[in-house]
Amino acid sequence: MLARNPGLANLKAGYLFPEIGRRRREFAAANPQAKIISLGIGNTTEPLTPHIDAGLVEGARRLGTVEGYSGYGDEQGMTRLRERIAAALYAGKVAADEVFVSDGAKCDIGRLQLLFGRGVEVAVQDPSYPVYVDGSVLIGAAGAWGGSGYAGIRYLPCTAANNYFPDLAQIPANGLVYFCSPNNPTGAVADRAQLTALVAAARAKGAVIVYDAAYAEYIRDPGLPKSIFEIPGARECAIEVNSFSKPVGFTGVRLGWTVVPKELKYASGESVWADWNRICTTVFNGASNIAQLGGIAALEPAGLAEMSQITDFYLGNAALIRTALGKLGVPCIGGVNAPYLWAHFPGSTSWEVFAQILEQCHIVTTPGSGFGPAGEGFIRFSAFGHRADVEEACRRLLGFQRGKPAAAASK
Ligand code: PL4
Repeated sequence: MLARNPGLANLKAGYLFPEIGRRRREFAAANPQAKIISLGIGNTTEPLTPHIDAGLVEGARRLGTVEGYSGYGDEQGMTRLRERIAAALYAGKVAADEVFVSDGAKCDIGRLQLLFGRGVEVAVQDPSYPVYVDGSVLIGAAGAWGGSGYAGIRYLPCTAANNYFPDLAQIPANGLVYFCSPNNPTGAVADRAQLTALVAAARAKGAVIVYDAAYAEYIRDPGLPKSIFEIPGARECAIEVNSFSKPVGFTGVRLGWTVVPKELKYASGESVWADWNRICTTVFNGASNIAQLGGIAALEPAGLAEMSQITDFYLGNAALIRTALGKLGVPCIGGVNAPYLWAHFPGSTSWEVFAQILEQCHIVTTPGSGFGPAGEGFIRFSAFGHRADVEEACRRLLGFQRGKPAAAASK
């Protein structure tokens, strides 16, 4: 019989977000009267805005005409979209042919592992978006779950003690470092000095940074960098993944991109850009042509204005949640320049607090321990939701009693 990929056997359990969905369904089935509100999965809720929606509609309409029809396109994406991303979001700091359009950041994070294979040592911020670690386990760059982490993953704790910025001395030599800012799940945003230190450390160690900027459009402080390529020297040591999901609500439409600079080289001196081009043309068939026309509309002046409105709206939700947690006396960070809040509930496990909040307030959250060992005792609140739901959730949170046992707290 065919042997199973050992990476699959090494994965601890189900992926975090389906597990949350499972527990929500279980609670709903047992409590059919409960009006459950989700502040859990970071999933956009607001309708597409008019100019961007019109771009998608026009893209679909054109496909129904002889002149406008198109089939397969370039795997790397439409030239017009690549040029617009380079100009509108990177102010020319990257070239259009260094932008590879994709069906989303998560998909590219998975495919990027093909560049480095199983022999690479991987470091992640702890806590971090689970795909970095789970993807590394799948490809064999990390081994089995060992109780508090996966073998071969270097967890870089990001806690209040280090102001949620990792100890850069721990970056593995010639390794891969995943770094996310604004951060999922903590909402912490690295400043220019911190990213300058990160780039310097990566270069000194011969490491490559995979910089996840999926929430960059939530940055309102003009002094904070939105891209790693704002930092001198990053072109020699970094790849950036990004997405239209959270800035314009394309979570279901599916559109993202990855920037691979031409200066980035392997130890052998060969070009990472050339290999990424090879991978994209081999195992990816390009993003939807309709989605790409929506992306082009999003980067026109009217689309960019709508992007600001959408992200302002979710940041408004974040401010409400932050105020509610403050009134409740729960210490938290994030929610400013980021759509996530990271709340500390010392003395309880994350899954216990998750169950207590679900049972008492009928609110779904995300347990911090799902993002890594340093997330234990924390809860992530997502600011993605309809305003009325977020307001109602905040009212309910004010009545939350910490430590009150919840029958559903199984872990
Ligand atoms: C639920 C740091 C959310 N089913 O939509 P994409 O693929 O362009 O971007 C995914 C992504 C990439 N990078 C970061 C992210 O936080 C996300 C989305 N994360 C969350 O709640 O943490 C959605 C998760 C989705 C999943 O399984 O990833």
